[in-house]
Amino acid sequence: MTSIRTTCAYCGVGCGISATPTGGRSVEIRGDTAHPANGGRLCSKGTHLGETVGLTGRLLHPMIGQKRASWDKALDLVAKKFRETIDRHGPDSVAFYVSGQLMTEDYYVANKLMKGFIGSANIDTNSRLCMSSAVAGHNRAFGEDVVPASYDDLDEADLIVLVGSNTAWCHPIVYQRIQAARAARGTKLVVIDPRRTETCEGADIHLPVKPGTDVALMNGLLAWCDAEGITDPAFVADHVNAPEGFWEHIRTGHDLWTTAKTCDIAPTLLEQYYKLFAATPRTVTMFSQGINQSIRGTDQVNAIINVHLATGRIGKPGAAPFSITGQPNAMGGREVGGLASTLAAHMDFAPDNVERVGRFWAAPAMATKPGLKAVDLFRAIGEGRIKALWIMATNPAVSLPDAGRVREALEACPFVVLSDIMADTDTGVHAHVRLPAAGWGEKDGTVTNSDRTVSRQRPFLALPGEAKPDWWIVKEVARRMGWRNAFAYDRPADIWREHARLTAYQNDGQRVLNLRTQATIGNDAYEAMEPFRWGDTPFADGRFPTPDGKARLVLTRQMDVQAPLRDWPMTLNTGRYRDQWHTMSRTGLSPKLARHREEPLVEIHPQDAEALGIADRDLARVQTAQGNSIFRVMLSEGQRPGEIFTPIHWTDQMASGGRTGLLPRPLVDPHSGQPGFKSTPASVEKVATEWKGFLILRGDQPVKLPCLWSTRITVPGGALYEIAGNGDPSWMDAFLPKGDRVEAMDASRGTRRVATIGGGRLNGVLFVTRTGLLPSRDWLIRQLEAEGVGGSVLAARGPGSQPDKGATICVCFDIGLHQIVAAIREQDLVDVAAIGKALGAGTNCGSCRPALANILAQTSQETLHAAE
Ligand SMILES: Nc1nc2c(c(=O)[nH]1)N[C@H]1C(S)=C(S)[C@@H](COP(=O)(O)OP(=O)(O)OC[C@H]3O[C@@H](n4cnc5c(=O)[nH]c(N)nc54)[C@H](O)[C@@H]3O)O[C@H]1N2
Ligand SMILES: Nc1nc2c(c(=O)[nH]1)N[C@H]1C(S)=C(S)[C@@H](COP(=O)(O)OP(=O)(O)OC[C@H]3O[C@@H](n4cnc5c(=O)[nH]c(N)nc54)[C@H](O)[C@@H]3O)O[C@H]1N2
Ligand code: SF4
Ligand SMILES: [Mo]
Repeated sequence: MTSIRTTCAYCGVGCGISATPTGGRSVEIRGDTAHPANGGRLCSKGTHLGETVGLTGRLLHPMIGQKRASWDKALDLVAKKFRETIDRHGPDSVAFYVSGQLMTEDYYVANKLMKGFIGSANIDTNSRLCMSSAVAGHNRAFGEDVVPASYDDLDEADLIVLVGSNTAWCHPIVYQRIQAARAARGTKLVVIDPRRTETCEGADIHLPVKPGTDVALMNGLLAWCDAEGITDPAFVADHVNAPEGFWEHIRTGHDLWTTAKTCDIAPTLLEQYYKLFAATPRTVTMFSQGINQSIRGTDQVNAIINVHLATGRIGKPGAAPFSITGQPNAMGGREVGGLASTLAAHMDFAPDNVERVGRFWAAPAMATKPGLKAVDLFRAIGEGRIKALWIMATNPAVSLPDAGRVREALEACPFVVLSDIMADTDTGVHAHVRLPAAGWGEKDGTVTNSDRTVSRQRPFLALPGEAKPDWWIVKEVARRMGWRNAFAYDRPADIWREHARLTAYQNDGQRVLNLRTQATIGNDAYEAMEPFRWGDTPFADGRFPTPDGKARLVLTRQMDVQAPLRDWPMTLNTGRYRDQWHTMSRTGLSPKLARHREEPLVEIHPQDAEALGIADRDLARVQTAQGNSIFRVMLSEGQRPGEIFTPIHWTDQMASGGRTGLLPRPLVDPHSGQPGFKSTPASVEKVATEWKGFLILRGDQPVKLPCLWSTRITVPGGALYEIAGNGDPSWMDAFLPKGDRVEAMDASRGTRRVATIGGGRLNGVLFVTRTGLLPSRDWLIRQLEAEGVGGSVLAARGPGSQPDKGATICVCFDIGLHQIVAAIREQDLVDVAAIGKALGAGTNCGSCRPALANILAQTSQETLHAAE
């Protein structure tokens, strides 16, 4: 079988993949050894992509309401409704809400249609929730949204500072690269994050800052550098402008002690970081959502960039501020100008840009001003100002802040179109028309990763059902709205060339983004395109794309951080898990990935939990002014007291609770419009249930269990539901499939075990108990694939079967916590490599290596205590 070189579906690291189709919908996934982003390595999510390309849950046909429709009918309807709405209410009465998971070509066509032909800039994207503070910060400092760093800088740096980034989980291959640099050349690593994440496992210093105080931290650093004389006055004089009063501001109130107090960190710890930074010219400061997703995000970005500009640590090998992007094509979206606040090809809405782009597109109706940003856009939908909405490749009913209001807005909107690959999503429930898009492995185009490397995504699977690529869907609607010639694309390469031409159009160096050499690329060359990075080493010559060629320091002030409120004494922080991607529409299909975190957890410091009367594994309700949802409790010393953390991944499709999106405030940064997802006043209370249990069902048809707590994960051959509730649980039996029924009871503990079996195969099994313990699920799950199953299945373990292996740590080799602890103790294992040798854990994708380091540290500490 021949393999196809493509790019990973998930994060902004942009790893190259070599995919070998092995018949039907199956594929073998390997890292592409020739790709500059990963050199053959893949993390757990990339490694298990093969488990997500089946047809389970796919949207295979256009749907109008609940009825299947032909493409012609669906496209005609979308074009007609948009046309009618625009004719009646004007171009600003319609909107697109798109995604950093579209290809650059898809994005380009959608942006062109809205901004050049419909005549509105009401196209915003989920990148607003993700990167817009970085975009605004780059524009303020450099005059253009250019990321002035590459992964090579990580190999050449002597110090890497990770600010607000859980790199070990969210950009694992970059994290492995950092660890490799540490091993090879002793690169130092500092992590700045209120939580002690697994990213801190391999760090020299962890600064557990008080959330929202990064401006103070960075201004304090700049004041330190200034006082120590390690700023670069010559570079600043030649290449940087400072606003009036900038240095006076930095020199007032930013001493070590004041800063340490504001950030709530020990002054000696802070001093260590400042000294290390001062002593290390080759420093990369990498930042992500702990910086961007804040109501002061843009200032936080600029406070970081200020330090690098003032010390001349930019445009040189191993020295740069580095905004690491989230989605596979967050950067491509920025390049085509897919945000409501940008126009196209790194141009804004300045009149000469509007005129230039209008001429290039031969546009009949150019948008002349920015459109509504995501949070305002959905507010406008809720207020009835926007009457037709087209959503592509994003799930706003889950991922926008105050998602309860977003759902109401969608429900009230007269016409909602959704292009998605999945049939059932929380957003899809509100759509009038659903259009089946091509998914990863089927779609064809380019993406740009965090370090400006453009790579091809190539198809290796046939389009299933009637699915179509996103660019095709958009251009078909555009043509039906009357713009046949302007949208006469036959293939992604046609669009790529046009995009490249626009970046080069009347660009004599004013814009760093210039893909001139791509503008005439032939179809075959596009097909064979090797990954390439645009922009060389930006700013190496000290010139910046501003009118006077100089970069700009930005005066940033630390705002007061809200003190705990009486009704909302806790602060809610939200983010990601290692093995899930966003709203789980794809990673949720993988049995391997499901095992790392099987339920949505609220992480809480033991001190807080004790005060609230909450124990580990209890259920608890997290409440904010916006809404509430129930989570499973995980006690964590890594949380700062008073702060809790919940994951963003769970939806109505997967669980009754864990709905983080309902909780954050819809407050945004004033410059970028990015929501402050990382910090919402909240309260937590225990939720008691009378019984708990689990249900294992054969097959891939999800069921909705109407009990207080239910969560579903995919397992080989079926699904596992964790459940809990009040009252009589016997009605749960109704969810067991048909078959011969076996049942066992233990009245004293209120335990019931029921299984249904057909032809020696387990169809389903239910365990519930009021006061007893529940067995490990592993053996029972394996029985879904076993033959000759009988009544003894209710014992929940086979003859001589292994003891419970505990929570899965290594998903590649299915190794659990208990197995690892036992091996460390029994075989005196002293490092991660030794665990790998003994058990295999951590030797494939390597994503669990930080976790192994953590288990090692904890186990040796416990062993030490036991010996004392
Ligand atoms: N496994 C996995 N990987 C992913 C994704 C995924 O869904 N799953 N999504 C991708 C996407 S789109 C994105 S945007 C990235 C996000 O990647 P990251 O930004 O690394 O991920 P998050 O978990 O959102 O948040 C990062 C950290 O910011 C910290 N933080 C919170 N408040 C503050 C603060 O005030 N100051 C500082 N310094 N830190 C703070 C949080 O505690 C958290 O650990 O991940 C990408 N990679
Ligand atoms: N509280 C809180 N909320 C957050 C965040 C946070 O940290 N905290 N992070 C925010 C960030 S950074 C991000 S990026 C967002 C992500 O949030 P979303 O973008 O809403 O999440 P996804 O699950 O990635 O949604 C992608 C959708 O597109 C579909 N899809 C996949 N591939 C394709 C395709 O090729 N074409 C089409 N048409 N559809 C496709 C998927 O099935 C899925 O329904 O969440 C944001 N929300
Ligand atoms: S780090 Fe993992 S998720 Fe991100 S691109 Fe690479 S393999 Fe994919
Ligand atoms: Mo993101």
